[in-house]
Amino acid sequence: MERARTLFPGGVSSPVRAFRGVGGEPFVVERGEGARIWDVDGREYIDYVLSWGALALGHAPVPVLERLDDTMRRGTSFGIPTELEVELGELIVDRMPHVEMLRFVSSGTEATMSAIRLARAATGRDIVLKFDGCYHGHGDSFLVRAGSGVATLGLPNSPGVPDVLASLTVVAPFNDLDAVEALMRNHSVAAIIVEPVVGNGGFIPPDPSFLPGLRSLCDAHGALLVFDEVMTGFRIAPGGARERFGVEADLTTLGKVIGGGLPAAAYGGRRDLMQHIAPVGSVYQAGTLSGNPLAMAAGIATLHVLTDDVQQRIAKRTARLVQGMREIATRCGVPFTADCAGSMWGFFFRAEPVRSFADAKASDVEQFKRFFHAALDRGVYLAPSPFEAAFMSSAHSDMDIEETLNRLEDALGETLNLSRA
Ligand code: KE4
Repeated sequence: MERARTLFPGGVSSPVRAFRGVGGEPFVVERGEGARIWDVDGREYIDYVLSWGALALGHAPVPVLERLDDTMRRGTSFGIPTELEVELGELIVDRMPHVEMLRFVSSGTEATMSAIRLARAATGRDIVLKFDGCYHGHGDSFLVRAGSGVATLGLPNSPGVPDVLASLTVVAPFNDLDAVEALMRNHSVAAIIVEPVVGNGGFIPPDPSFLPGLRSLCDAHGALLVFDEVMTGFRIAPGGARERFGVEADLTTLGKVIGGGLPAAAYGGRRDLMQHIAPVGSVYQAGTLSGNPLAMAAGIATLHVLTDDVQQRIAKRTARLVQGMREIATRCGVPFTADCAGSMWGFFFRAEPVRSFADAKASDVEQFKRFFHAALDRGVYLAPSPFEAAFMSSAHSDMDIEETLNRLEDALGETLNLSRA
């Protein structure tokens, strides 16, 4: 880390890795296998961050390695159409038929930036509506009261985003339809972009009426609805938010899982909208490594394994872990709320359920920090910020869950003795 800090700001390639949200020094990982990672000092951790949700099958899954090995020997990048893009595209459209057409890019940020540019072009409007605590990557228009690393570092907005641009983004509290309605009455909104289940403000599920309400408001005001499923895609349900909540977005962004641990993301949706994208339409978006053969191969291998049954199995284990954590908190008498959606989960040290980012910020962040480190000391790696979600993979066994719960009970006990000391 000393060498890294002379080379990179904070010694990291992405801010949230620097442990600023929990204090202390990040560990340096050496390898991962299945549900586990090992650091350069040989310490082993059961991993619930899983490359921030990208690893649905855990670390170094054999089917992905085999497909990569086979693919890389024929070349690693061409910048020329390949059949691999078609294969992964068809797998995605097959699971998410509302994504009628899509474009691959290399990061979630590119996917959401492109989706918003398209929405602005298709509607001829400039204003984008997002939600407090939601994070959609580091595109200028999204760094307004964002979640994830922006919230972790306590940055209200990011310097370097011109006010004239930030003013084109309006922000409402998550789960607050009245606030959305008021904003849409006063602004000509091109699109609402939302994490259908928030993972970047901590884990915050939508009220049952929220997503249907957004759909109705978009229809009433001629705005597009964009579901940012970079994190929720292939985690909250096989068919994503449409399957879980029965609400269809006009555009959907994907990332993480579809790259199987390699850089791949996508935006897509209604065919009539995607026709605006160059070279067919005039909305420009491009990428040297978009549709990279290795990323496509890893995504294809991942989605082949990640059948509906496998997703159900991972979801059941996730629910078991969350229920176990609730029981531990009850036994320890500590204010605690935890929830999950498919293989995405999260918790807060707060008695009442968390429905908004304001609720999340009102949770006991200091207790979270103590718990994070006590868990880490016991070989359980949780997200190093109270404003992140946690994940589960097909590599986590029932034994891993029980072992995790034993370690977390011990960790929680230690933090409470500490805080009562
Ligand atoms: P990337 O540009 O980091 O690939 O994706 C941006 C993004 C877009 N939309 C959602 C819903 C996301 O969760 C993300 C990225 N998530 C964070 C973790 N909360 C990535 C971790 C990091 O920033 O290092």
